[in-house]
Amino acid sequence: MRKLVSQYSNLATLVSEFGNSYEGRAIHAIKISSNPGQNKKTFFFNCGIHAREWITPATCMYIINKMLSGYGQDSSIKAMVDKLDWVIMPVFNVDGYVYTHTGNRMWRKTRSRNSGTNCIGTDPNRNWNYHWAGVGTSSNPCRDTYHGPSPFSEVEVWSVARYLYKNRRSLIGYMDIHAYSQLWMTPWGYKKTLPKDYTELKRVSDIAVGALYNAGYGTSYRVGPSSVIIYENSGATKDWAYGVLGVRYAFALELRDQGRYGFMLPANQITPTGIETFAAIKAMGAALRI
Ligand code: PAY
Ligand code: ZN
Repeated sequence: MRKLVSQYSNLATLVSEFGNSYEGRAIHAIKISSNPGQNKKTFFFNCGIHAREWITPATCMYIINKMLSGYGQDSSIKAMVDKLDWVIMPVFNVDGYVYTHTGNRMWRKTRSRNSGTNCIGTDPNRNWNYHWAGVGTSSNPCRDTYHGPSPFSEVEVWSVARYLYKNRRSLIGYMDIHAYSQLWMTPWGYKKTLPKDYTELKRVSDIAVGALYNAGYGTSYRVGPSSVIIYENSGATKDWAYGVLGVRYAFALELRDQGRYGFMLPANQITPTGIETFAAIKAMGAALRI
């Protein structure tokens, strides 16, 4: 990330205000902005909120690299960067991500201690202060969907929430990128009722998954509220962004595959996943009504 920022210093800056994780690692995002000072709307992405979903940090890095290296060469990339500022965080759950390399490849949660048990970690996608501890969460710290002792108990979640809250007036979009299942998901997670702007969210999502399908690999995605197309879950990122901040375009993605390899997606699918996901994001960017 530092290398990209110094190579493309006209377009990119490192956002360092997220501070450190529970175990003391720095959390970073890259802000891509072609005309700083113009007060454009911002679209925020995070990858790697769940540690074992390795294809997601790789895909965020692919997207950053493509936006920066393509800006001067490809008019459609220039258009997406000129339309909006993009803030992209490749690894949200940095401690968990390291632990999947050093301890347990299937780790999902943060690495914070819980009082009264040896079980470690909270699900950072159940820890947000909107319908916290509701359906699809666990109060057992030994479970993968443990919602934590209180909303925003996880320093990583609190720090991203604070950044989003601070920037809420300029925030037009929020996206939380997961794997796997090939889904383009809208609110709500906590209930099966359609959100008020569902027609608009669905219009943009259909354009994006169409571009993804046509990017060369024929990968098909389903579109819909996460409560309907995967399962009900509460205290998740996109519900908070949509329900509390009022971010107009709030999505969560599940990248490849559909379960054949699952979290252990082979390395030869990294670039194809980057190519098709970037095609989807670019089409989404063009379709947004801002
Ligand atoms: O925000 O609705 C959402 C995402 C739902 C995901 C979750 O947080 O549980 C779905 C799972 C994920 O990517 O974490 C799906 C994967 C395959 C899993 O671990 O079950
Ligand atoms: Zn996930």
